[in-house]
Amino acid sequence: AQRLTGLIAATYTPLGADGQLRLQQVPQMVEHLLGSGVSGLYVCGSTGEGMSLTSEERRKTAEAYVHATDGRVPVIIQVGHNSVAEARQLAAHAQEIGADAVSATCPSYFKIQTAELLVDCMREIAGGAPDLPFYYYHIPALTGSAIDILRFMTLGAQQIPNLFGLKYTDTKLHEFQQCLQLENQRFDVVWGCDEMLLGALASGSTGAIGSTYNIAAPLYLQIIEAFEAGDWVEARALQNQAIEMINAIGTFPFHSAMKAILGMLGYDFGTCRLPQRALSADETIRLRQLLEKVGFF
Ligand code: HMN
Repeated sequence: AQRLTGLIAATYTPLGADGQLRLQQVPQMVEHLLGSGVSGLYVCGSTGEGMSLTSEERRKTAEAYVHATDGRVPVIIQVGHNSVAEARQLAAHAQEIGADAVSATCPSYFKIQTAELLVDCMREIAGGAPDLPFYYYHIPALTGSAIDILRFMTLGAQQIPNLFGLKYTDTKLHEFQQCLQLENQRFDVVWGCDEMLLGALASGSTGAIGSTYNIAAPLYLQIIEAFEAGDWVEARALQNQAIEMINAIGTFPFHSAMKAILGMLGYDFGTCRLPQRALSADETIRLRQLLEKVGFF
């Protein structure tokens, strides 16, 4: 399997006014993303409200993105679930429909305390899609499981045949850098924190998965370009623009605000499902003003 490179958009899941899937919006979004320079899609993650969808809805959403992408860039399906058995079935489905990779968070209702136990869970899930590369999705702020990620990857290298990489969504750059170095740089370690992309590049990142690549891929591509040209002043100025944009969005419930921005850009993806709340009409106006202030609109 090939490593992921460049910007991978963590896709949103379109919902209608009735709160149900509205997957006819997907093809247009995929064209927008590919046109803006995105080089992969990460489906049904935190951004895509994977945990708020039924398994049937997750399967349909995965199918819609895989079909619309039609092999042009890799599509990774996130299958994490509190039920390991359910996650394994979602992984099997991802392989069946021709997805390019599978990724999973750990169960989070019962907290996982040891790397050994996490290996047991992930071996079971990754085994549902034995022919696909598997990326463990490390996001301790949301799962609440504080395992030693370096130890997990080292053990996993021996015990999970298709463990291919890691989606690293934490802010510890030194740990991220060590993950990249592990086992002779064996793993594809992908960065997950858009506001720190430049720092991750400096630490050796070659790929990043994130929510704001849906709306601002060209800005982030400029950061990568400036970094590669060694133009640190420019790279920092551009990253600062991204930080200001993210801070403006983060004034509100994040993914609901992102969906509101998609609407402003002409992609009606509805609002987030509970337990995330929608923005009020007033908040939507304020969001737009804040984004105008930082030069996004
Ligand atoms: C996913 O699983 O959908 C994402 O890839 C998650 C991604 O890492 C985002 N993290 C969260 O939403 C918790 C980031 O893109 C994040 O939205 C961004 O860095 C702004 O804080």
